[in-house]
Amino acid sequence: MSDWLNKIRKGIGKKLAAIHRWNALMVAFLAFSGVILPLGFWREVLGGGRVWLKWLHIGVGLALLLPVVYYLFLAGKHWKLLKDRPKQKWNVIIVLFLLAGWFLSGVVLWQFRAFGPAWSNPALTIHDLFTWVGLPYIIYHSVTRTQWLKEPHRRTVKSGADRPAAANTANEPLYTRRAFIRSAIGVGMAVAFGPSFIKWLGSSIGSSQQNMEELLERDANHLVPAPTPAAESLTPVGGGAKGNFRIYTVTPIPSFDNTNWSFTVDGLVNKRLQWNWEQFVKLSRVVQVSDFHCVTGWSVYHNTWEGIPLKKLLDEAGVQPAAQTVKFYSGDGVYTDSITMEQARMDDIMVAVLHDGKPIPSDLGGPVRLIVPQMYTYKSVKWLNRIELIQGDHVGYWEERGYDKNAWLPNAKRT
Ligand SMILES: Nc1nc2c(c(=O)[nH]1)N[C@H]1C(S)=C(S)[C@@H](COP(=O)(O)O)O[C@H]1N2
Ligand SMILES: [Mo]
Repeated sequence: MSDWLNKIRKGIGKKLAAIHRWNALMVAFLAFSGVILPLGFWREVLGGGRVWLKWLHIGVGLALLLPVVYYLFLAGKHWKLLKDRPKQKWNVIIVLFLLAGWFLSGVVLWQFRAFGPAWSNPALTIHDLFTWVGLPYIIYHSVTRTQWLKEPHRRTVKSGADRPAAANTANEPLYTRRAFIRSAIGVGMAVAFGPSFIKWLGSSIGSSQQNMEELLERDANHLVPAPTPAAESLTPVGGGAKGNFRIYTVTPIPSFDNTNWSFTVDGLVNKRLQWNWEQFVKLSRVVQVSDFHCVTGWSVYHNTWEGIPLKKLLDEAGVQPAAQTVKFYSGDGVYTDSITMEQARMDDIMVAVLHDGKPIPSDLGGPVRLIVPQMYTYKSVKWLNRIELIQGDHVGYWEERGYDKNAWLPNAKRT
């Protein structure tokens, strides 16, 4: 080995090791926070902490740029050192590619408001896909590189040049044992990650129609009689929803039947209204097609909803002049949200009972959920059972925990 090479090796070795350590630490945190953020269980446990964790995830994700840029300055020299290590070169390329994919899609998700759902949805898919492929790769990489699994010659050898040929080491029984352990780890990880990966793949490319059918069998709501769909709804005019709902709830899914379900409009109204299910299904309904955009970056397009326009319910109850805010209550007893009296006048806000011609399953907020097509769907309260007109403001469940008060979609008409 030349003196020249020895010198750089010493000089940048320490720097590279530090970069690797920081990078590993940050990626470990991002993986941990990124994996638990979308899980239903943690949504419940974390509550408002979830929003902080999300910001921390974004902050660390952005800070990841530092070690990467620092590395890129040293990359030329590092590359020369890896002259005879094609496997390690590939590892560097793969890791840089993963980091770039995560970073770019992450920036779009962070700035979802500027980009809008047309960008944030594919960004989420890419972010997820990179996690599914990259996380197992990185775990495998770090497990197989712990000291006890390293090939013996890696520890003693000083450079690629005087390393014994691979053929020599391959005969050592120790190597065989290690190779075996590594494949065992590989197989173990395939078993651990495989099934959920396939499930994710199915849900991101599968047809929503099929999914809804599954849900109906599993979670059809128990109220009778089922509402009779209008002709437009039955077709359905929207052509069938495209995409998949992710089931979000901050409580266990509540269950209703005819004995414990009712719907109330009260507060600052001239006439308090209340229905049981048998009365409520008889109210006349309209059909509309709209897209459904969650603020976390997934959408379901062309939903055919059938229900009662909010405007109609408010007119029937009679709004008192003092009313400033419309507050929505979920039958889960926890989730609420609100809109202003002025926003409540929009024609397309709907108290929905059918989706694509079928009763809304309990997972998706049935028997009755709110639909506010021009806003992110944290406004679309599931298991809606009470509308109250109030004076002053009401801060909704997620808004209290850090979500933006402004839920308008980027291109909302606002009428
Ligand atoms: N009662 C209740 N309503 C809710 C929520 C919830 O957790 N509880 N989540 C909101 C959010 S953030 C979204 S994106 C949609 C998700 O609807 P889905 O679970 O039918 O996909 O419901 C909204 N309404
Ligand atoms: Mo959401």
